[in-house]
Amino acid sequence: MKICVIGQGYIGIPTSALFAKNNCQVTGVDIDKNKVEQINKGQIPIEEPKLQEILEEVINNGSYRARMEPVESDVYIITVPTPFNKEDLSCNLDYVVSACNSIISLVKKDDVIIVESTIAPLSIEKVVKPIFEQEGFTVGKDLYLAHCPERVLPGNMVSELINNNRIVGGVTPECARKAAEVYGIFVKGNIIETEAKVAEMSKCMENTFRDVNIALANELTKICYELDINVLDVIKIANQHPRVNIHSPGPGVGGHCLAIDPYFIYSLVPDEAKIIKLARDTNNSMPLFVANQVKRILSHKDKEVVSVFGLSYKGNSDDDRESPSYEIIRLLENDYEIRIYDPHIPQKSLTFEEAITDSDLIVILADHNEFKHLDYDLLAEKMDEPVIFDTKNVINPENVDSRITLINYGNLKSY
Ligand code: SAJ
Repeated sequence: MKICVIGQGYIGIPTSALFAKNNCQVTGVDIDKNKVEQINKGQIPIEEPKLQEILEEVINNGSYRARMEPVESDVYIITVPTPFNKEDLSCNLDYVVSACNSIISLVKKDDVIIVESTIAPLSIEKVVKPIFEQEGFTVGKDLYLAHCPERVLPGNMVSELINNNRIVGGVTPECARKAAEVYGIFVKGNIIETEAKVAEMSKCMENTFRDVNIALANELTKICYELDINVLDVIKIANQHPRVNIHSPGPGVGGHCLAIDPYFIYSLVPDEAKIIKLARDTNNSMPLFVANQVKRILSHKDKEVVSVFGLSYKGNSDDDRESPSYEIIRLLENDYEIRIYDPHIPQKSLTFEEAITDSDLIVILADHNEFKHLDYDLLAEKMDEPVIFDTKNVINPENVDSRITLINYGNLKSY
């Protein structure tokens, strides 16, 4: 089977590599010339375990080739970004539309077209389907169109792409069946066939569910701070109830999914999506909460260097899209000298020692494994009074010795 994957990013590359590993002839298309060259050399431009060896294998045996233009194929999979429009928070389909336009002259009878990019509910029906109908195709009869959102967690993509259950939402049942056949090539999880609009909404809602739950944990953090109650103890204890799972509070919510997808729903029906919007606002308020706490913790100090530990939006990842760390830095940089340390993003990071020397406060904003056990001897040597503000609860207080002051959301009020 010949497959063309348009958009060679976080999802497009591993998806292409897995189809190629399973006997498909894959063309990966991207407008970024450097990325195309890098892929063809067998190099991945993203940090993703297990992907490198698969990529080398399929590039070397010729089953995966990156190009700047699409080629005639049997299946076209669109994995381009879908940002949100800042003015009305709606889903920006410009890249999806231009990907469709780029293949329109190549598409022939019986081809399968799959949009994997996260899109607002009804996008397939209202925007994508008409592009192909205008060319004379009858979707569901001589062309098969489906929305098949991915659901993988960066850092564990290869195994999740293979093993997770997969939703295939067809414009017609026949479209869903054809798309399910395509994913059946390598997916071992269940492949659930449904309507395109159900698939669109369930993908947006999965991330919204998480965003709303994290907002509740963040709101609880602020409530407990005001009332001087240890929020981390509250969460640990409440979660012993068999049907309760309070999420983890943090410095805000980043990434291109949780921080964006809820807006796709909200912008369609703002009067109904009230909790969704409030959750977004609550999570967006966390960088200011963190910055204000930093200012409060340092209010008695005269020399003020703040070391920001973690730029990426999530632990053990080099992905810094929509990361709350940038907003926190922006809120602090006029008042403090900011030193950044992120071992996963070395190009934007100082060394550990450079970042901590003469620092007044370390603020942990990502739960990287490297932060679980810091070199406390070096901290005691290089910092006058070593203080760590751990917003991700990554450091177990029992592992920290008495030379270090560890502040987290649980004991914040006491400092
Ligand atoms: N976070 C918290 N508290 C928590 C959990 C997460 O503050 O209890 C923060 C993280 O630090 C991060 C953000 O939320 O800033 C998002 O992290 P995440 O790991 O929950 O999610 P993503 O955006 O990396 O991946 C999500 C996943 N969706 C769900 O878990 C419902 C993934 O399965 C999707 O494939 C992905 O979005 C996507 O592409 O949509």
